[in-house]
Amino acid sequence: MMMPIAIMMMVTMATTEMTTVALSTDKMSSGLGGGAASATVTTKNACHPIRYLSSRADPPLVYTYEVVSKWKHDPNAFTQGLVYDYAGDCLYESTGMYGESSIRQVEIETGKVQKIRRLAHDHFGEGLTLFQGKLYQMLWLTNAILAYSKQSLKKLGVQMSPMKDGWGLTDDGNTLIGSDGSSTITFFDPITFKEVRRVAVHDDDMEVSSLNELEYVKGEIWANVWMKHCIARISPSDGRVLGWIILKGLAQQVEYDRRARRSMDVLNGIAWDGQRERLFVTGKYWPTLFQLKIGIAAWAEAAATVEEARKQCIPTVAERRRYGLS
Ligand SMILES: [Ca+2]
Repeated sequence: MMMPIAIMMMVTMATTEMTTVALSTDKMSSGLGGGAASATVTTKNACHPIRYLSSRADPPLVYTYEVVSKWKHDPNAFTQGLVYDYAGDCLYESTGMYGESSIRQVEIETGKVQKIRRLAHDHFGEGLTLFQGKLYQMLWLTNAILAYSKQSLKKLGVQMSPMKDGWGLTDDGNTLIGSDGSSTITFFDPITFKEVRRVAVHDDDMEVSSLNELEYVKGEIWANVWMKHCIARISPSDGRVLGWIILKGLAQQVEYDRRARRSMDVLNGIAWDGQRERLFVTGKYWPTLFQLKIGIAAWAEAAATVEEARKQCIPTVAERRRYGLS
């Protein structure tokens, strides 16, 4: 029997202090759906009022976090894909960088790499998902997706994705779902690898680009936004951002590891254990893997705070140009 995740409303005070207040799961659920605003407008004709719905969507909810657990994570792993496996109660991880890319099975509690297969030197590992018992790993700057046996990490074949590039990868149990560094999320068939459909991710009328690692969580697509301490909660049906998870300050909670050869890079890597409702996140060259609890930030009720979340989370055109993205 699954234990429901305790949903906590986190009230951020003027200082960094945080108080937790219990909140029903219904609140969380109802917050996910969003949809068109239900504000009713009535004409002055009192006898036969004409009512219509505003066409504007609800603004995204803003979420904050609480650290539940910390575990060791290989500080030399340039994390590009992260996925949880129920059968083994372990993580599978894709790491990047030329000459250092790999696919690996990782023990959660120790961070120990239990199995590893290194990629060819001209392959740069990217997104990873576990679909019907097989692992699928994307490669950067190519359309290639490598398939592996979960048990042995033996390579089973190569398929070509319909996307212009490979960044993040997840699935909804029926289709593979990929990001390519733009605002586009592409759904494609796991047999033919042909595109099924695509959505443009947006918050109100703002394009949300630089979508990176993905995870399918309870009917939503969760995406790291490259170079941002944010996870976008995205509606698979229309690409609308339903919520922003602000992970500001998480990088400062990483525990120093003397084995680290390099400086920590950006937040990246989301894995969801749907049975025990555990959320795991880490980053590139981060020596720590976190389990987090996500809650609605009470201060997000104010529209100004939603605007602040947007400022923190949505890459600007100037930022994208600065990092060489069109
Ligand atoms: Ca993932």
